Amino acid sequence: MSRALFLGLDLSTQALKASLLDANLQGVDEAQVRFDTDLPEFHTQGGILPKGDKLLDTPDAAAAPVAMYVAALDKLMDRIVHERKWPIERIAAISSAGQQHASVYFTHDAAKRLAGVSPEQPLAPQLERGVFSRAIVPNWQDATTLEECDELMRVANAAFGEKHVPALCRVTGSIAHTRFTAAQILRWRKHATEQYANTAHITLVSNFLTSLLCAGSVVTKNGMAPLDKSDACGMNLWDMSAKPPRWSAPVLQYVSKETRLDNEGRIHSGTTACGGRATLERMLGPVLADPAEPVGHIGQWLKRRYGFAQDCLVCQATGDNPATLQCLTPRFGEAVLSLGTSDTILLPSNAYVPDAQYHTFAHPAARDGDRSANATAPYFLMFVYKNGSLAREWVRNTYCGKSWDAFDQAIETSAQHAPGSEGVGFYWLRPEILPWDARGTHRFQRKGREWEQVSEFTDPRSNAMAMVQSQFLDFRMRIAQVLAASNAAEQRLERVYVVGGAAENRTLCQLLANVLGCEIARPVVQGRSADSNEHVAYNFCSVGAAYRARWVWECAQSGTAPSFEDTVANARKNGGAGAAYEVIARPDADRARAYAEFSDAWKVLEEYAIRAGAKANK
Ligand code: XUL
Repeated sequence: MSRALFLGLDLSTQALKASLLDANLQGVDEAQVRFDTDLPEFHTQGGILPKGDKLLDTPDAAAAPVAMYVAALDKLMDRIVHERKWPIERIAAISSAGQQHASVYFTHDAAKRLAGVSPEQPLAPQLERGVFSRAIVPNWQDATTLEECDELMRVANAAFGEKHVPALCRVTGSIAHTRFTAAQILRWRKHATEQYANTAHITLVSNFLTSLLCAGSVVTKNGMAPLDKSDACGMNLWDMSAKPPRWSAPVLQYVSKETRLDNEGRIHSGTTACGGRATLERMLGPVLADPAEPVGHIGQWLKRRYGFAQDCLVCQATGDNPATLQCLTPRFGEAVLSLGTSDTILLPSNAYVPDAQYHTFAHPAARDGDRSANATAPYFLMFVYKNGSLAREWVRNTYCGKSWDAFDQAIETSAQHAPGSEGVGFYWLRPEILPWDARGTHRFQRKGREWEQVSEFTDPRSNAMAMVQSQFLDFRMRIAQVLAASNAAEQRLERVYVVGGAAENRTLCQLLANVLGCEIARPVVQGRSADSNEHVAYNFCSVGAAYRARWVWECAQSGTAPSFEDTVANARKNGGAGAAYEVIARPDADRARAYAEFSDAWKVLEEYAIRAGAKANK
């Protein structure tokens, strides 16, 4: 077996994590630097600055100091080389993942300074001054850009025409979101004109980290690592509808002030004092179309300071959600469901069918023009539900004596009855994203042939089933709609990989199998340490990044272009890793049929509840 090792990094909100894998994708070790506790000098809470911090440009903004991320890389490298003694010289390729949407701002001197760093010193003191034109990195939790979102939606409508799906969504794959990069850059450009003028490059967290991995060398023409095509889709700036995709001219013109909007939503010329669209396009740099194309070789700083091999490949990095997709490698007809604070579904898709209700991203490992039977789906969709565990915990606390066992018991009892026979409920404790802006708690019970709205169920324990059932039926409805629109009317959902807290709950997983009518699987995400039989826990994003490194390396070594999924499956097979997942629930045919029949009636009630919530909020 090859002695080559693969490193995946993940720069997330709270930590910089690293996973080391062998050529068969078995975990060797993991390490991390947690921002709040390992770097207390930056005073972050949950990885972001406390409200009102002097670095923030608005007191209630959510952002992190960029200097902390640089210091974290110094610390992580020290830790993995000196404390954990990873065999760094065997690392053949590195790739990374970064929190999506967040942006990093560099000065005109930055490229030269990055290329000239000395291996004698850590990076942080060398990059402390004169390299970043903005001291902070806006975090995905930031919501200070509502006004800018509204402007971006109007600009796109004016430029591309209003239709059922808003223009910004048709063009960039998502409606405007406060955390997306376009709104963030726009707000910053308006309020920090001087910083904008001092800026030569804007990266995402993913290619910022890649640029640091290349420090000490000149790797690309403009001195920064290019953007990954999947991460570029989280910006509201990248025109995915164009062939080939490109930066959206009308959006860039507006963000850079080359155009302006009047009160009627018409576009007029603005000013090119800030350099206009061309300057902004230069700041953003290129987006690489081929995900298997490496960015270059390891920079001299890492090579000489820590002993990386000269030919260690630095691969493109992507966002954390695309990296999770790389880790779990769902094929078309499969999905990933993360049941966490919010519930998130990642669903590979064969067609570009943007919709205001979800995000459409380029698949991080799809190669354009690959027509083979095994080709990676070109897109993936992301659905985000805000009330996921909030609703589950509220029902557990209110009706099940704060006990998960009692909650499971209530669901198992209800599961013996026909779907909906004890009632249907909707629990949008916070305004929901899916369905958009749905609010309030709504309960319905059947009276004869009709449904009647009630303030409480005959047996209040029915709330447990009513709540989970509605969550899962909503997943079912949306996935079915998308698959139907995705060039494959006959395509059924075949398997869902479940991750996150609630995935440990067998009762919920069985219900999920029955409602979705497909297998529910849990990824097998353990490997063995190199020198013992000790199990190594995986972090999905950094492992997904290491998988990408392994694939890029294989493409470079063999000169062929195996699909990402085939490379991952073959590597695991060679290592005797066994199946990549464990099936934890299979649908019961009768129950699945009953849910399929019930879903139309349920949908009518959901629409009624959405209207009732909107009326109550007026
Ligand atoms: C996705 C999003 C978050 C961040 C977390 O749109 O905003 O999942 O990527 O880092």
